[in-house]
Amino acid sequence: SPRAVLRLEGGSAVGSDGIRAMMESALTARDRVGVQDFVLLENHTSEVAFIENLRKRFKENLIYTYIGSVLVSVNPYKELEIYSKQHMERYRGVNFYEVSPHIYAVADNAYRSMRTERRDQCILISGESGAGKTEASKKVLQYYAITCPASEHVQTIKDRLLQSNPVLEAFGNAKTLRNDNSSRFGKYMDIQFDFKGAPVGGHIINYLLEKSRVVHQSHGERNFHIFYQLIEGGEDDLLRRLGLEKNAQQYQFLVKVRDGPHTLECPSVRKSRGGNCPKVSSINDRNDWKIVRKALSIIGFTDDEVEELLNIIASVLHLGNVQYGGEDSGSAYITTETQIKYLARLMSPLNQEQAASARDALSKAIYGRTFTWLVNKINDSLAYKDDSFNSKNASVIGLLDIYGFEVFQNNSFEQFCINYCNEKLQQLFIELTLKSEQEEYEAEGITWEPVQYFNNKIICDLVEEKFKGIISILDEECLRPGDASDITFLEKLEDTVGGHAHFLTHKLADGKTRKVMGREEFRLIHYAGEVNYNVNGFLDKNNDLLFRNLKEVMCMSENKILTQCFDREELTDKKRPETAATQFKNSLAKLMEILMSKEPSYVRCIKPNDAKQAGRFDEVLIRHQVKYLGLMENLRVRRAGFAYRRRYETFLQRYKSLCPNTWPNWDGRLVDGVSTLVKHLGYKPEEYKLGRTKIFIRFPKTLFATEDALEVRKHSLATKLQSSWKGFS
Ligand code: AD9
Ligand code: MG
Repeated sequence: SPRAVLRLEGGSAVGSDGIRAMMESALTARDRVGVQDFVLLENHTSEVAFIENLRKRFKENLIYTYIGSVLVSVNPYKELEIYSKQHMERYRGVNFYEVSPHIYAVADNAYRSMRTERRDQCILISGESGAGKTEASKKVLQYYAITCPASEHVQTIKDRLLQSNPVLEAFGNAKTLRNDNSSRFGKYMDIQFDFKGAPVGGHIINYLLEKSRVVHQSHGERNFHIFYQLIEGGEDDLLRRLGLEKNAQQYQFLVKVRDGPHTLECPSVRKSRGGNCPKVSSINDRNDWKIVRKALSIIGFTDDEVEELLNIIASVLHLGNVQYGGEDSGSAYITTETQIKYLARLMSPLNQEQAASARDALSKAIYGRTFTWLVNKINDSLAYKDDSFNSKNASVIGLLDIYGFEVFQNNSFEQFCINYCNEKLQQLFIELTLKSEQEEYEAEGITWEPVQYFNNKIICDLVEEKFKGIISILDEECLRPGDASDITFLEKLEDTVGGHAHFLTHKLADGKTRKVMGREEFRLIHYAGEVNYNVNGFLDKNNDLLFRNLKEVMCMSENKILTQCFDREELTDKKRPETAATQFKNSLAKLMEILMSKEPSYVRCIKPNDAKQAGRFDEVLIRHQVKYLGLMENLRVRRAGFAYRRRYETFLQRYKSLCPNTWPNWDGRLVDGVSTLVKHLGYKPEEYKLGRTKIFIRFPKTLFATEDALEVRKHSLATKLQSSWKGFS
């Protein structure tokens, strides 16, 4: 698109010196800053050229580039001056190619499609841990909060939508080795708009919180932010009431691993399990505390509710400090006198290890359920309360920000779930872009050369298939009475999926062992890379059981939040609850349905280096991501295909005023109307194709010209109307 080339970023002086100078400066700029859409690359099949373009732009702080309508974003690891209100204004109602690529353009485009086509939208943000998904989703939300129309009520909703972020991040994010603010839960948020396009409500669905973090973190990682925020920032009075000291070192769930790594399900006595990382240079807990505290008020929490919530957080820390000794008889006693007395009674039939494990299970359950309570509470405050507004009639933009693919030295059940989730999202991307695009050409009878791509469905099946998928096998072991253990689970896996192309263990087919793998590990060859999972703890985490008597005690609590979290009905319910993995699988299946029903926009985030540093472009790391995100295939499909497609009726409806033969109505077949219209507009044969139900337009510029013509027509109509009014007066 010539317009795209001329309006290049990089501050090239376009304007006064005539077309020639404009072209020249644009071309020099292009040399320096690359192209803003990979589709414009001369050598579009070359991965080297692709990466070179990314690198050029990254160096110039141009972190965004398109592949057609997909936005590729490289984390700059520094604050850029591109998110001001003025920047937002620049993207309002403007076509994709007229301004430089930006997350705001994606947000605006989704918003306009929702408004003009009355179709629900979703913005899917993917990429590995630390690539910038959460930041991107916040930018989208800010864009809507600032640019959409607002009344007083709408302003309240906007504020609450925005403030839900610091709250959920405080309770659901933590420092990991990959990311100082890593999302440890998945989040899908619907923003509901009324017929005027104002955001009037919202709804959040949360996915599997990594609650094992409450009782254990790897070295160099932290517990959830809220613990440190409370201890660091909490007012003296508050801390006194909660019985907390202003020192993270006091709390076993937050401090150092003294005696090396071990499994968290069987913590031996007096081992403390924290990541020994109370202070992080990029995090200001005291300041964040203030932000969270204020956000809770804006969302509508009363002071009493906040106190009850914090009471729970404090209790978890206290619980973590409960220690057990062993008696000769083998049963546990509580050595920490000041701690909660009932625990002694409840846990005395257990041995030391069981008691510690019960304590951990209780801590995790309390925290996990409180988190869900928090999400529900936020949803209440985001729900539109006006009876005249039916949220079913609202238009919706969904925003998905989920934990990214991750690989650590030691990967457990949590990584298994997180990475499975990323497989599902990749599958959706394939379904919606690569596969559906090609299938659509076929269905519409458009000639087309197919593009090869790796379909990761085979890996999704390996994990989730009924009866013989990994989750089914895990559930089977969880249900099996007797000698079932993590190791028997691994053996079952070997028996059942041992021959699968994406599955390995230390056992080789000839009976020898693969030395690079531990005996308690299985390896999955994910679309994004290989990950070894240690089966230790899989059964317990999947069962996610809590002693009944502990539940009973929780039901008796005077804390109102806890009584809502632990429902009495649960005690009488005889049905076995679904396992954690199956719950997760089902919730992901529902999520896919939600997303499939909407028109998607994609943001593909890339992490430039593993050191969380600005300005570092690690080519090996980036090439790997470009590969597994399928960006080259994405580009090839895009290049070979058509930039825009519209159903005949939609197209005709929108542009019929531009042609005297189709205005005000076209009576014949839709396809003939569209054909008449585009011929009148001067479309050349190579610019478009007519399918069975849709028109396919190859280049964006064609559509832009048509849009411009529409603007001109509207404008001249308005002027005519105005002058006729003047004539009246
Ligand atoms: V995870 O899967 O939740 O572990 P994310 O969400 O992909 O991961 P996140 O958005 O949290 O990563 O980004 C990581 C860090 O990179 C942020 O805390 C920022 O310090 C930094 N970042 C990301 N995007 C931007 C940006 N557009 N501008 C400046 C950024 N900094
Ligand atoms: Mg995140």
